[in-house]
Amino acid sequence: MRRPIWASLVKSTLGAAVALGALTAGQAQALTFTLANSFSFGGSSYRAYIANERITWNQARSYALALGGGYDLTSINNAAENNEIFNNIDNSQYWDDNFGGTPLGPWIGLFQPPGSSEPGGEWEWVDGTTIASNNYDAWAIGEPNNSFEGEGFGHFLGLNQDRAATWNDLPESGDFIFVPS
Ligand SMILES: [Ca+2]
Ligand SMILES: [Ca+2]
Repeated sequence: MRRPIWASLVKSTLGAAVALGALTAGQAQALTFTLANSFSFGGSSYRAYIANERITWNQARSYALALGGGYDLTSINNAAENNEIFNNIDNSQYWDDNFGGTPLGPWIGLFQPPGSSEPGGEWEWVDGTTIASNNYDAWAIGEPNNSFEGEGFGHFLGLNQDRAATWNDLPESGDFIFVPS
């Protein structure tokens, strides 16, 4: 079964108020994003969006950058920020509960450059920091595992049947195959 990711989180360290940006013609198609929540923390502005269909990590990032105002997919540099973000998306509208009952949450600005050591090497945030430089991660149990080829992009993943403030690596498509045992 193909499992989608519907939501994404963006952050601006500029704190600028911007209007929703139009997608470029090449990206538009039928894809639309709905602003579902916005909040501020630590001098940054955050927004949570829900797409009308499955989105890839790069579609989520392209939309974030098109907003202008310094927005990008959110980086998460410490536990306080991670907890604040999670508290603002701890709602079923941002999660897909169908991965064996384990909720799949929004894309975040976490990625692994091609050629990195697997599964845990060289993970970076879009703000230029890294998991190593922040000395902070919140990987879910057993993650990152590079379980499917090309798992180099981060999103929130729950624990068992519950939403959680923890991360997983997935392919850029956000697709994977779940085969019940
Ligand atoms: Ca990987
Ligand atoms: Ca994984």
